[in-house]
Amino acid sequence: MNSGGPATVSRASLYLQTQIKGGETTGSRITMKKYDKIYKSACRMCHGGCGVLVMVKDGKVVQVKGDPDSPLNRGKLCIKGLSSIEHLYHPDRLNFPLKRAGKRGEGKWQRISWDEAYSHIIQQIERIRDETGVESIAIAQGTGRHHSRHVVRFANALGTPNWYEPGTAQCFIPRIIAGMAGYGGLPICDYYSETNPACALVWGRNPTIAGSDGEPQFRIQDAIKKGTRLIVVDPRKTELAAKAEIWLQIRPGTDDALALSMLNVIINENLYDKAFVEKWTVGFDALKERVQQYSPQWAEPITWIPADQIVEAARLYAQIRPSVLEWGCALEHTPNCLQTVRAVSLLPGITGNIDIPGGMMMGMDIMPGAPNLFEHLPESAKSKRLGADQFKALGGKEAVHPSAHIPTVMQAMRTGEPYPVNALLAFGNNSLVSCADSRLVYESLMNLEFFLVMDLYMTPTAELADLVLPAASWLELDELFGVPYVAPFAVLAQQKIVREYERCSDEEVFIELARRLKLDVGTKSLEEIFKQQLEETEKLYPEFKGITVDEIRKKGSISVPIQYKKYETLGFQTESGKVELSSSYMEKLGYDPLPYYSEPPESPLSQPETTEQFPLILTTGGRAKYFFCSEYLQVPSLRKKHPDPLVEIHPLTAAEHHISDGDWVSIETRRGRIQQKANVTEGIAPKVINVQYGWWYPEDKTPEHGIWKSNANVLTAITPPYDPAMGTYQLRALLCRIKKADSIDG
Ligand SMILES: Nc1nc2c(c(=O)[nH]1)N[C@H]1C(S)=C(S)[C@@H](COP(=O)(O)OP(=O)(O)OC[C@H]3O[C@@H](n4cnc5c(=O)[nH]c(N)nc54)[C@H](O)[C@@H]3O)O[C@H]1N2
Ligand SMILES: Nc1nc2c(c(=O)[nH]1)N[C@H]1C(S)=C(S)[C@@H](COP(=O)(O)OP(=O)(O)OC[C@H]3O[C@@H](n4cnc5c(=O)[nH]c(N)nc54)[C@H](O)[C@@H]3O)O[C@H]1N2
Ligand code: SF4
Ligand SMILES: [Mo]
Repeated sequence: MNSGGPATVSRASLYLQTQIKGGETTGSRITMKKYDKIYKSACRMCHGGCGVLVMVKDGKVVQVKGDPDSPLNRGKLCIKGLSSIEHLYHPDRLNFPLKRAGKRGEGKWQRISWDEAYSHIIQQIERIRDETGVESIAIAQGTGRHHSRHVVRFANALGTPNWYEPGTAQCFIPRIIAGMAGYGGLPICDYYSETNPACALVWGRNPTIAGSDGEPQFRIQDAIKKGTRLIVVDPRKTELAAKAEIWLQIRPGTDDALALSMLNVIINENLYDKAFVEKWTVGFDALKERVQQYSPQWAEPITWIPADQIVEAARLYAQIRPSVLEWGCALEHTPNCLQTVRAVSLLPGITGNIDIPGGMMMGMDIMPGAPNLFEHLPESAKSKRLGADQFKALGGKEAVHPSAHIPTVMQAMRTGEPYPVNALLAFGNNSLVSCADSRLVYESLMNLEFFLVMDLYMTPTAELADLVLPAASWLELDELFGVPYVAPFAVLAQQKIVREYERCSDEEVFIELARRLKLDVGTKSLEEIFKQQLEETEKLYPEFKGITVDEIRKKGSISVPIQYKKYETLGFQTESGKVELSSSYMEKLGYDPLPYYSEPPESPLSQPETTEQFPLILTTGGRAKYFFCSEYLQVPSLRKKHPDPLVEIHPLTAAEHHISDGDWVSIETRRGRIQQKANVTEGIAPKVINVQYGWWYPEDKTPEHGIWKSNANVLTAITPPYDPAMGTYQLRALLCRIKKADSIDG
């Protein structure tokens, strides 16, 4: 336990603050007797950031509450945050390093010491590095966590270009690239100024459930209470779609067509912000010419949205200002990923909603000096990055956040082509659940010579490893991070409050491995890295002058006031200094500088023959509020609220297949078949099926943990074609068929 004093909050001041400011802790008088110590920290049960107060008694965390002083969540916590203690002390958590004692995947493990674990890893890394080259060692991680930059740091320090996460081509990085290409940075919704957004265009994103990511879920709800008008683009009638002034019930996978037709209306009806477009954009004429082919009448049969509704939505969006754009990962789950997010990203630009209060603010540089060590990777290694030659925006030399292409890495594991990948070191990545086509992923992993997994629980993926390391969770580790998507831009400190058993943080493992491998870089201590990050931050923001990590821990966060219209003095951080409606970055990489429509490769229009056998359109994802990707299925208070995976089916389709609400349903694609429980609802089109993603069954104690029963990625495709720039595969908008399952296992 961290017994140091600096991290604590004075109880008297806490009491005073909660009394004055209200919030969740108001009225629950925090007395000296009840707790030994109260810490400030930042919740990380999702991508995170919500400020928390952590109460400790007798060395145990006994309560976690929202911090009313946090500029992010202002005292609120979601149900996942509230279950943090159950997660921390869960009996299934991994507590010691484990070495495989039987055949791969047999579920036989032997406890070993950390020293033995390190020696074993070092021996394997050195052997494979000598035999087939360091690039045959791939490194994987999951979606943005405390250690995400440190995984990349370790890969670069080791010298392998082949690190990946299931999100780089499929989640958020494409949005960042579209932001960089168009605006020189990622535009972020501003819910923080005096001006409430007058309109929110919510597109392929379900922010009241998924946030997406941390506290914005609270923000959009507050904004709506204050009058924000809503336009929602979603195949499902989500909570926000039900409240929306206009709900565009789109055919999955056709967002590019819709965005281009909305641009067509806004440009042709002269609804764009002429002053802004003239002064601050380049490529308008080219964009105008490009979108002429994409009229609302053209888009209607493709998107299934009536042309007059497209016109109505475009007019409403263009005429009410300021407005925010909430765009989600649904836009990134088809092989036209980058051009789809590019098309959507231009809407705020041509309507002048950029960097104004209540619009889309520019930021992303709150915590510079990320310890990625990209500069350390030799050019010779960069050119070996798997997929980089083809998918230049994902892994090429000009890529914003270069990573390897998952399907190519998996192929290299299975076939040794273009060269063998013999080892995978996975830090927080349940590949069998989160990467497309789980059967192919399984075959790939089974073929590895050495597979290391570090995780919080023994997942179905960890069961295939040779060595499993026990990871510390957010209440057990130190971190310093900037929150780019909220303002006042904040830097937060997470702190080690307790540490159970022999768990360790991923960062500590990387540092220890780098030291034992005697690498040139990557050996600095975590505190040294934090200090370096703060020095870089101070260069940009005087608010950080002389601030120490301990001070941030004490305060919980440090914020910087938002500045609007920065472009008036600095220009945009693009090649031209302007908003690039036609992107020079895309052109430089050899891609079309203007967005275009491309039908998903497996769809009724692309594959009419397959459609005869698989007549329904499958979309996956649609997050549930109780889980985070494949996590927390074992946490009782959360699972109790949502015991089974749910497949959404329209009543007409259900009736046609003799399916009633609550029946187990078999869902099948050309890749495989799974089962989920029917949620019969009018909130989905008759031809569309939505299956939840992330499911496995921790309560099933066999080593497979029910991985093949309800896992959406048994259905998805990892095969080409991919997005030409990002290599994205198809997770949504596939073809499927359903039938009532005869029994749970049938
Ligand atoms: N509670 C919770 N929070 C999370 C997560 C979680 O698992 N649980 N996951 C985290 C992660 S990694 C991410 S990336 C974000 C994801 O958060 P979001 O980006 O909101 O992702 P989803 O909820 O999967 O999908 C958003 C919406 O897209 C709709 N949709 C499906 N197909 C299409 C389509 O083709 N077009 C359009 N326009 N819409 C479509 C779905 O119906 C859904 O309502 O949330 C993060 N936060
Ligand atoms: N079909 C379909 N597939 C999808 C999606 C979809 O919508 N549909 N969404 C995609 C998206 S947007 C994303 S981002 C990916 C997410 O994919 P991943 O991020 O890989 O998500 P998980 O499968 O939950 O795996 C994360 C693992 O990390 C472990 N973990 C959590 N914290 C730590 C830690 O601090 N250290 C370590 N070592 N381990 C930790 C968890 O226990 C869990 O086993 O999935 C993608 N896959
Ligand atoms: S939104 Fe995320 S960070 Fe906030 S309380 Fe919930 S899980 Fe924690
Ligand atoms: Mo994601």
